[in-house]
Amino acid sequence: MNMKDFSLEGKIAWITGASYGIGFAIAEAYAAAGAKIVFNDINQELVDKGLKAYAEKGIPATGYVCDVTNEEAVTALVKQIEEEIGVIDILVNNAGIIRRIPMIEMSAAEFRKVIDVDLNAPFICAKAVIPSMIKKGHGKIINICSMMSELGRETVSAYAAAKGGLKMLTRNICSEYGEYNIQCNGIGPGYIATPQTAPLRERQADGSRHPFDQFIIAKTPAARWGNPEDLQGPAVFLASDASNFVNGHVLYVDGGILAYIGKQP
Ligand code: NAP
Ligand code: GCO
Repeated sequence: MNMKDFSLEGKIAWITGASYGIGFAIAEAYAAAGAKIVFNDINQELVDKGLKAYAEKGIPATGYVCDVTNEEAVTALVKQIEEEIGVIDILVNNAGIIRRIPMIEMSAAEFRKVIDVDLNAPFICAKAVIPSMIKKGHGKIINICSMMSELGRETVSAYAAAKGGLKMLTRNICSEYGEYNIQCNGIGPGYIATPQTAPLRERQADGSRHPFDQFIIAKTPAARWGNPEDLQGPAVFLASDASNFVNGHVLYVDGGILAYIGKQP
């Protein structure tokens, strides 16, 4: 066992939607492990926000404006990255949205939008990077899944369908491209404190914790919300040579939620 197997020196990592949140934390860890960081976000304002944040951390990063649901734009972006920086060694499909709406009140358009960003886009981005990974003889694709890859809950039907599908897309990329030394795995974060979950953690008018906040604390053996930093070690592992025989796996980083029935009220 050589600890250098955990290094990302000389690797080019593209993390989608990584101006902040989980994607930013993963990019920060990859930079610390030696990777060159490339990220995109949906508009220049967010890309500039990300570039400022990376600069404040002393991380050289290249940011591009790209909507990951647009196949033509993604294909052009990958070509541009290859010309300007080099072939992508590591893709993290992180960009994602959620819409919390009771299913029978959700329009088909709203359902499709979540599926488009959370499932179709990871397909589009993986399809765009795999040919060069095959030519290069290796590649790592990491899909950011979810508790909702395994569990449902009220109001997140589209998100759960997308993240469940993303788990199976992860297994299928493993099945179809594993012979080219491409490893495709998922990370399934538990409940992580980011802007996406801020509505679930808002303090109530009386200063008490949000009921959902209390629920997650009771459902999590670690008795806390996760932080984006909790995902950094697992993300480096799955991007490194240390995981070259790990394929088609979803690594849940959830403080134990999936193993636990929940604290008795
Ligand atoms: P977040 O704070 O909402 O950040 C998501 C990022 O993706 C934002 O920068 C967002 O930009 C970007 N994005 C959205 N749609 C995009 C598009 N079409 N093209 C390019 N970028 C796009 O979310 P997060 O909490 O960091 O979550 C990141 C990933 O982890 C998501 O896939 C999420 O489903 C997953 N996840 C989160 C948790 C959690 O508890 N937070 C748990 C499990 C899994 P905008 O700001 O413009 O939307
Ligand atoms: C929700 C949350 C979750 C988290 C995450 C859990 O509304 O239930 O947003 O979906 O984002 O996916 O793993």
